[in-house]
Order: sequence, then structure tokens, then C-alpha cells
Amino acid sequence: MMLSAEYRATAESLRKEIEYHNRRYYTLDDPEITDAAYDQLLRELQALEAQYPELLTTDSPTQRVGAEPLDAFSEVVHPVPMLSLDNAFDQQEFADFDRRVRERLELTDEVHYIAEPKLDGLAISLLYEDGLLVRGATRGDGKVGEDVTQNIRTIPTIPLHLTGSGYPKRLEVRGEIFMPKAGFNRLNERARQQGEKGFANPRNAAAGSLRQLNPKIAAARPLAIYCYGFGLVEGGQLGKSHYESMQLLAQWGLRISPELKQLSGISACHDYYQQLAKRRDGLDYDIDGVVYKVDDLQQQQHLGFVSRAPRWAIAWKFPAQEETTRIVGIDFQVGRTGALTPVARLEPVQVAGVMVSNATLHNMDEIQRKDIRFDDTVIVRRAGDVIPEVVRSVLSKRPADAKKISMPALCPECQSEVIRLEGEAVARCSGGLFCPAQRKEAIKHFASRKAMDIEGLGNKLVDQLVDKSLIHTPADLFNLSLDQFAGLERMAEKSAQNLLDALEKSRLTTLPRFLFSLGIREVGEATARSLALHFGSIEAIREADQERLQTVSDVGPIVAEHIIAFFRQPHNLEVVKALQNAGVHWPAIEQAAADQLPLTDKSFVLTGTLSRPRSVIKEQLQSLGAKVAGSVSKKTDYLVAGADAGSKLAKAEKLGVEVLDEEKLERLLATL
Ligand code: 5U1
Repeated sequence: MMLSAEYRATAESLRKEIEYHNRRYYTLDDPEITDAAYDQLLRELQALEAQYPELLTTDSPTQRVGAEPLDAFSEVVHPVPMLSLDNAFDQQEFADFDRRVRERLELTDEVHYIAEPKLDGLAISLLYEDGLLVRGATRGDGKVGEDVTQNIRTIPTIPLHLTGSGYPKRLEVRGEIFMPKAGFNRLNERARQQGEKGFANPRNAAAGSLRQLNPKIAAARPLAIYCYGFGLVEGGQLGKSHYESMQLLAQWGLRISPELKQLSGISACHDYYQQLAKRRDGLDYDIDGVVYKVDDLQQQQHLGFVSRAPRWAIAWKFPAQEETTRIVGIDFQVGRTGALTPVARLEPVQVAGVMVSNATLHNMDEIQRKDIRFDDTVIVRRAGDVIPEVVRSVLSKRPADAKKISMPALCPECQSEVIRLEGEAVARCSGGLFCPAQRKEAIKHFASRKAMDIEGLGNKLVDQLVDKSLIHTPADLFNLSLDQFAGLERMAEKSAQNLLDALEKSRLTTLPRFLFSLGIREVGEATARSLALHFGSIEAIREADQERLQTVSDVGPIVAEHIIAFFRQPHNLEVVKALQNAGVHWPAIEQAAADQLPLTDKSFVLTGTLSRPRSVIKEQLQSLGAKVAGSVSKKTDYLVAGADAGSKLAKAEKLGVEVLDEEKLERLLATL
């Protein structure tokens, strides 16, 4: 059958498009489209070529791994080609892979696999001769890469000489170079302070650093490696399984993933995937899926390769966290403190399984730094529970007349003047509680779980109550009747009664919660607690001057000024009084002298990835009298260990120091 010219033209156009994006991604480190969009193009071409094999050309990107290397470094011909991995995008595709493996191996039993995170970095080849690192090379197009030995030598986690004994005479180790998130954030922060643009993401930062012609610059970049395989092995042997071989690499001083696990069958593989997906955001490096490999090396050999990738391995990708869409409008949201946050209204797009139609643009500085304009096509990102954000614009798709975004002169909610103070990144509405948006946000904060914890008083209800002018301040909540609640939209009498009961219950609170609920700028939960413990009463806090306020451990001059400014406002004093008159009360706190705080004399060390910033936990512990030290010693009472805790955890265990995970810490604090 004659193939239609239309299919040929489609294949040709896809090849050109993919090559273009290959070059942007691999050679220029400046990708224009997301990984998901790129994968989609590649799959389209693969599907077309599979259906009509006559369309396949030797130079098709489906037959190659990357793009041509840069000219500036000398070329390295890989002794064993560096291949890439096939992808699975859902459970069915992974099950299909497993079925193909079992069929080829004629196995009826479960296959033994290894699993580890798929790092979002750069593949690297390290050649050791007689244990000495003689060459480091990038993957390039898989056959020919770039010699980046000078830069590789600057990476502290790569041994210049293997340790121990028994390693092959010539050993080529494969791994992924990456930039940990913490190092990336520091690097970008420094770049911004110096007025430079910074990198779009840790992968680009790692790639840019490795391709530095000046090794001194590369040396200053926080790069790291996890090794995941090997190429050439001469004059010696590795293990019988992949896992055993990786343990040998670790013995010789090479870093392997601490997440590397042996698993049997697809159900265990699925569990591993789910667990890692949950922990993804807490890891200190970007990953985009899980790599599975058949563990037995003989079985690997039997399975062999197809053109691009081995048949014995697959990357099961996580749903993409970045997608491309278009800005259809810009709104400015007014927060509790009047801060105006620019929010992009988007053409709805699925990101990591959730439909996204709004994304934050943070503030005007960010808009300018990223040069984002009306009608831009943009990359949006969603990670964990954080609000989706606009990462960058796709400049090649910008309309010629795309208008710049500017801050409105008047508040979109109350028409008060918008003011940006010198040195502040945010602009604020000057309307204060006259502004309905600020009023709503202040009341939502007052009712929230960590403040007065008024169950059932959700955001939509607060919006209705303010819009109908039934309440103006948090104190008005306590004067509402059953009928008033029952008259609200979507509010049955039973729910109205529940709400009244919840308000009644909330009248008995604690001083720290009450103080926090007032929404004083910079007074978070930890500071409210310190203030309450230190002063013992709202009156004492109200009357304290700058100097006295600053005797509290986490109160500096700015926080002290915000507290004073709050209590200077007659309106705020009236609200506090009205709340007390409405029956809001709390048990008396004995004014705490420093030596009476519940954790006085206790010493803590924090390690690993924790769900809240360390500084916040540190402040909280200090406000209770604890010392928070940087290293574990015999004097340490507790080590608070998050995910990926390393040497501090080992030391604590050796010294018999009590180790608390976050849940145990919470329980300990609840008993104080
Ligand atoms: N963790 C891991 N990443 N990664 C990438 N393992 C791994 N293996 C690879 C690649 C390209 O390739 C071999 C299976 C050939």
C-alpha cells in the first residue's frame, strides 16, 4: 500500500521539531518546552514509525539518545555506548514491561528487580584505571560525549582514587550528576543579590556548571553524584547481580543512592513508586520517576537492547509537575496584611493530576525578573501542596504586542491607594480593615485551626458574612444568632446550630492562640507562644515597650515595632476588648522566668529533611527554653531526625541519644 504523503510530512515535521528541542535541552541547556511536552512529541513519532516502519530513517531522534556535543571540550568515544531508558507513564505500561521481561525470560515466577529514584540531572561516565580516576565524560549523543574530567575532579563526592581493593583494572562507572535543592537555592539567591538572572532549575544549574570551561567556577558549584551502573569492566569482575555490583561500588568509595532497594514482582514495585511519590518533595534533589532494572546480570544479558534502550530497565515517570499553558488574565489578590499578590488566570491545564487554572506570580519583582507578560504562553509548576506558580514564559510563542504587567495604583477591592514601601518586595492596599478583602482574610485567620479553631466556619461562609455586612470584625461573630447563620446560602439549620456550638466552644482558648489569632504582622505561632509565656497576659504585652518586647528570644526590632503598632490602633484595642466582653477567655499563665520554661536545660539537634523549615522548629524549641545545637554530643538530649538523616543520626544512635521523628516531637511538645 502506498503511504500517504501526509504521513511522511508529519514524520518529517516531528523529527525536525524534536531535533530542535533536543538541541535546546542537551546542547544549550535552555529548554523551551516541558519534559512532558517533549515526551509527547517523541511518543507521537515512535507510534508513527512503529505503525509504518518505512518512515523510519537512520537519523530519526528515536534512534538516538541526545544531540551533538559542544565543540569547546574534546570528544570522548564511549567504549560502551551510553544508552537511555524507556519510559512507562502509568501502572499498565509498567505491567506491560514486566510481562515482556517474563515472556522473554520464559519466567512464570516474579522477576527480581532493583528500584531507585530517577534523578533529574546529567548522566556521566567515570573511567577508573588501576583505581585512579582518569576521565569523566558527559553522555553527549550516547556514542560520543564531552571530556569534562577537570570539572569532574572538583566534585567532592567523586573519589579521585577508589578505596579498598578488588576493583577491576579498568572500570567505567555510570551515574547522575545533580545539584541538591538547598545548594541550588543558595546559588540562585547569590546570583540574584549580584543582579544576575540565576538558573531556571537545578538540572540546568548542574548542566551549566559541568560545562564550565573554567574548573574554578565549577568547583564553586554544589554538585553531587549518585552512581547507578557501569559500562566497561576489564581485568576484574563485579557481582552476579546489579545490586551486589552496586554494593561493591559503594565499598570502593562511590556514592550510590540510599534509596536503592531489591524488590520482587510488580506489586512491590508499585508500593515503592507510591511511597517515593509521597516523599518526593521532601527529598533534597529533584527526581522525576523511579528506575527499575532486572537485578540478575545474566538475565540482563539475555534480554539485551533495542535501538535506544535496554530491555531490562525502565523509568516509571511521575506525572509531570510542569505543563505549558497560556495566560488569559492577571488579577491582584489582597491578603490579610493588604499585600497585593499578582495571580495569573490560565487556560486550564492538568498538572500532576490536578486541573490548574490559576497560578501565583508572587510579586512585581518576580514578574520583572522572569519577564512575564499578558497573553504569554507559560510553563506552570505544581509541587506537593504548594500553590501552583508560573515558572517562565516561552519567548518564542510571545505575541508581538504582548503588554507588560503593572501594579494597579488603586486596590481592586476597595479603591484605596496601593503603596510600596522602600525596601519591601510587596505593595499593599492602604485601606486596612476598611478594605473588605483584608477584613475577610483577618477573620479567616482568626477562625483558622491554629488560631481560635472555630470548626465549620470555612472561607466561603466568612465571605458571605462580610459581603452581607453581618460582621465587620472577629468579635461580631459572637453576636450572630441561629437565624442569621441559617439564612446563609448552603446552610441548613443543623449546620447553623453546629456553628453556634463551635463558637461557644472556642470562647475558652489559650493566650498563645488568642495572640496568634489577632493577626499581628510577623507574629506567628512560635512568637505568640514566646510572648504569652514571657509576659503572661495580654495587658502586659500591650503595655510593653520596644526594649521589653525584645527581651523575648525571637522578637527583634521589626517584630517589636509591629506589636506596638498593632496595639497603638484604637480599632484593634476595641476588637480585643469586644472579644473579651463576648466571653473569650483563657486560663492564667504564670509569668515564666527563663529558668522555669519547660525545656530549660534540654539540648536538641535537628537533622534530615523536616516538614517545616528548621528555623521555625528551632525557634519553637528555643521559646520553650531549649538549646538547639549544630552537632550531636554526649550532652545532647534529643535528636530530631527527618527523612534522609545521615551521620548525625548514626552518631546519636552510637551515643544512645534519644531520637525523635516529627510525630514524636509533636507528642513531646503536647505534654509540656
Ligand atoms: N537511577 C538511574 N538512572 N538511570 C539513567 N539508573 C539509570 N540507568 C540508566 C539511565 C540512563 O541507564 C541504564 C539502564 C542503561
